[in-house]
Amino acid sequence: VNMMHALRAAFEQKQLFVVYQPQIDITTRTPVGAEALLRWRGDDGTMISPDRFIPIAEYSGLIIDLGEWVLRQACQELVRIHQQGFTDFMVSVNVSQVQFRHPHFLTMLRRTLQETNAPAHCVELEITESMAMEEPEALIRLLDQITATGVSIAIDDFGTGFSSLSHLQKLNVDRLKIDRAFVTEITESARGSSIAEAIIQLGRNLDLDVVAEGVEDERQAEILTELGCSVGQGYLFAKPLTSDVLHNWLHEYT
Ligand code: G
Ligand code: G
Ligand code: MN
Ligand code: NA
Repeated sequence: VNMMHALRAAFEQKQLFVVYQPQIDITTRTPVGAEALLRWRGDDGTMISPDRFIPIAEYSGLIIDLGEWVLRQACQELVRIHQQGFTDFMVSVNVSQVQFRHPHFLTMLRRTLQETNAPAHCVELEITESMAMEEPEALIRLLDQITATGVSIAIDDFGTGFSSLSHLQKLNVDRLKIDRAFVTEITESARGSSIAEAIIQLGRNLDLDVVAEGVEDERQAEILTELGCSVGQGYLFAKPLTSDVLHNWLHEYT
């Protein structure tokens, strides 16, 4: 309850902010996009992890307003990045299952795109693999409606859930994000790359792009490229960056 009040106050007092972690084309080393990640700096200056406060935002219902705010921030950032000349740059935004199931989600999405003037084809929503497993008919319809706006869909933390191939094939999704755990494993043992490899192969078979999360060293990047995954996100390339730092980073990196 305490944390819920603190979170609400932090949101109202503008103590929450969005950082952006670049996604890189591993072969050409060019930035292709960034994932928006929410941050909360508490009164004493310490950071509170979204792993802790997102669940609180979900059960308190605050996630509806908070999620809309994150999407708006990300769309505005995208417009600024495009104005700097990076016109193919994409922004990815995490969507909570509570937001996703909300009856006005689609209306909110359309309105935010319109009001920010963000090009929908450069906006991606990340849903988790477990969200992608729910109520087939309603989900298929919602994903089709989102796709009709021009916005694309990625399945986050892929490989940690249990999505069946036949189910996945019915869904209007565009990308799979290989969970960080499987990227870490790549260099940890002889057969460590087998799950990453299976996901990349699955992506190829279902015509889905694949992005690797949590790429931390060159060896992982090299193996991912050999396996056919050309986009990566992780500390090897960049940490999540504040808006200002992202702009400087983009000009220096390219
Ligand atoms: O960036 P970090 O590792 O601290 O993120 C931890 C978790 O919080 C990740 O699973 C990430 O998807 C989630 N998260 C970060 N920002 C948001 C957000 O804006 N909305 C939602 N729903 N989840 C987020
Ligand atoms: O679950 P989701 O993919 O939305 O969250 C991504 C999380 O992973 C963020 O909290 C981000 O800070 C974290 N992250 C991003 N790159 C790396 C990395 O290279 N190593 C580690 N350990 N964490 C990372
Ligand atoms: Mn994510
Ligand atoms: Na993830």
